[in-house]
Amino acid sequence: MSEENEALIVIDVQNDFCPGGALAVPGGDEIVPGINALMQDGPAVILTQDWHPAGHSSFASSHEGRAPFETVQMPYGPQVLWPDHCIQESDGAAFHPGLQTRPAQAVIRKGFRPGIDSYSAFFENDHETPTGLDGLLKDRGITRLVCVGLATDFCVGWSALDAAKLGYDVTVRTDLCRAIDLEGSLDAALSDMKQAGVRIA
Ligand code: VGL
Ligand code: ZN
Repeated sequence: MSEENEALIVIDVQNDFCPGGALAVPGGDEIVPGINALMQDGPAVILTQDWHPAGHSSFASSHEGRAPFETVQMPYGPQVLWPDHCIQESDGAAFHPGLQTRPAQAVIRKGFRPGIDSYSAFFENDHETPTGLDGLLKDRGITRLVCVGLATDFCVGWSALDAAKLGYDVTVRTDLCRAIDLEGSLDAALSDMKQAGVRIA
């Protein structure tokens, strides 16, 4: 059994990030059985769900002349442009059908503000606007986090870095994550996480 003060943060295990989805992460579906198994250890389970309105500013289709995977400058900093994905209420935004959702005690939706993306489960991409997850965890006395999901180098990595900054004891189970790996983004994320004191397991 896991400790009272431990939460499992399951990041963006959604159809659009799995093979066949709009922003498919290679092997994204392979992690589902292992994540389900971890839930059985009894930690508090929190799911995150990328949840964009149509026409979201992180979509290349919202920027004339731009293609997916290019980077643009937004008022809050650089932003990679993505194919349209995880549109609110679409099948692509649904959790992978094999993912157990019954053990989830909370679902944190993110990326719902049209003008700003939100990779991290804690803050939007301005690194300032909170999602409320920190308050939820702290209110419940949770101090230790295990992070799994998609994608290692974007939403998982940014979440783990913010969690470490906020003072949590953070482990990323890389065997239960998969990466997009754009121009070295996976190596960069792993080294940033190590530097921040995140345990890579
Ligand atoms: C993600 C890109 C865009 C992720 C979400 O879950 O890692 N990546 N939106
Ligand atoms: Zn997104």
